[in-house]
Amino acid sequence: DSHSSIPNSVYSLSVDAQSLQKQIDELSTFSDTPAPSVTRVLYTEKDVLGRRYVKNLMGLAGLSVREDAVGNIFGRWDGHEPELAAVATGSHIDAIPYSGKYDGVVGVLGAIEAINVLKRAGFKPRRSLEVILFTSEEPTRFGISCLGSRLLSGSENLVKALETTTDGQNISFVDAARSAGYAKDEVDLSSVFLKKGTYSAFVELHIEQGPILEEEGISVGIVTAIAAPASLKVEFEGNGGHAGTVLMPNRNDAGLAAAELGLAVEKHVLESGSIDTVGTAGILELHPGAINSIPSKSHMEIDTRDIDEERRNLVIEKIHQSAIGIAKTRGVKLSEFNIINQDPPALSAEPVIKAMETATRELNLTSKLMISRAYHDSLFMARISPMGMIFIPCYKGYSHKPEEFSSIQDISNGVKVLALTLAKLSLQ
Ligand code: HGY
Ligand code: MN
Ligand code: MN
Ligand code: MN
Repeated sequence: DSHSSIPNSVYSLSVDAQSLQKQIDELSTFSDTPAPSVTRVLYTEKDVLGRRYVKNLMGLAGLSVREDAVGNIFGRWDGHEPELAAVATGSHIDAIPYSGKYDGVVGVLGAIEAINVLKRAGFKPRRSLEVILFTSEEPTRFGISCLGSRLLSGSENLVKALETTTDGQNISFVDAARSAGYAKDEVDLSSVFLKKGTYSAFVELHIEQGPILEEEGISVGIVTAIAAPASLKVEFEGNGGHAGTVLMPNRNDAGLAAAELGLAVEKHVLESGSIDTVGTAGILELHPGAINSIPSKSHMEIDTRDIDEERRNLVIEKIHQSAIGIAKTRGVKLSEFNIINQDPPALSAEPVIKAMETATRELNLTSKLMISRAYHDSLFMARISPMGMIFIPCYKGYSHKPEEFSSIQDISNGVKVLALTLAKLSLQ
């Protein structure tokens, strides 16, 4: 039956590298910070422009486009057995402040180009293919990572949390969503949940955001697992006061308490016994933030991860104990210790790994099995569908900074592997 074989033309996959590069460059111009940096935060005007740009490309690729209540965008190519569970792929286009133009974008524009590659090769999908633009993968605006894919995977407590969540300007999640044209009328966010079995497989193309593939001269990374991320919010409160007249013995400095906790994070991570444990105090705000006023309040956000969930949870426990100890010794109040998310790792599904391995072999590309230390929407899609990720090399592993770079050659390799993998999964 024609659908069981992949036409030979698919093997001479032709990626339109020139227009893909142009699309990456054009999308990067929708940014709140000057090139070469990119800043594109959930539901801002630049995000809306980026979404419009991607929806247009989905339309040009002949995909039928739908959007859910929070702005997850789905572009669908119906297979000739459309009642079967579809095969999905996708990533994100939101970008943290002063980052680069490839993180996430390669997996969205590359996925649309993979569809074009298959169409140009005369491929006919059996299972429908869907390209997903996840509404927001970065935690920047509301402090919640993978917000769109978390909801798609059915997170009840995220629906609850979003009823009261506000951003740094005290704008509620729903109001922000409405300003971007989503969450119309009285919306029940659990309408976003995807039914189990919606997809037979989900594959994400992404830059490695690490140096291994480039250092080892390997074209493609096949991800076997995604590390377990967690984020904490901590606040200390002291009496503050005049930097000149309050003598040292009479101080309870909330800023120094946070500084000491930051060093404690580093200590607990380093003593975990594994190089795979990481911890970062990426946000530290002092109030009132005046040079001659003793900080009366400090706000700190900590990101800690490990491929071993238990080891990561032990680090969180130790950080909590340190926060309590520091507050006592320094006579400050630990006014908040809040675990925002404490997610388990995700494993890629064997059948998807097999499909990716075969595809790289058939395309004569070198590949390497590896874990992802960064989290991705795939971490949550793995809860509702067999998951796999394709990594491509990026310059010195740089990411989350303007120097982020992947060559169009490496991107095209990734697109070809994605296209062939989708074709194989669509015919299964
Ligand atoms: O932080 C991460 O792991 C992802 O790149 N947002
Ligand atoms: Mn058939
Ligand atoms: Mn990122
Ligand atoms: Mn990303």
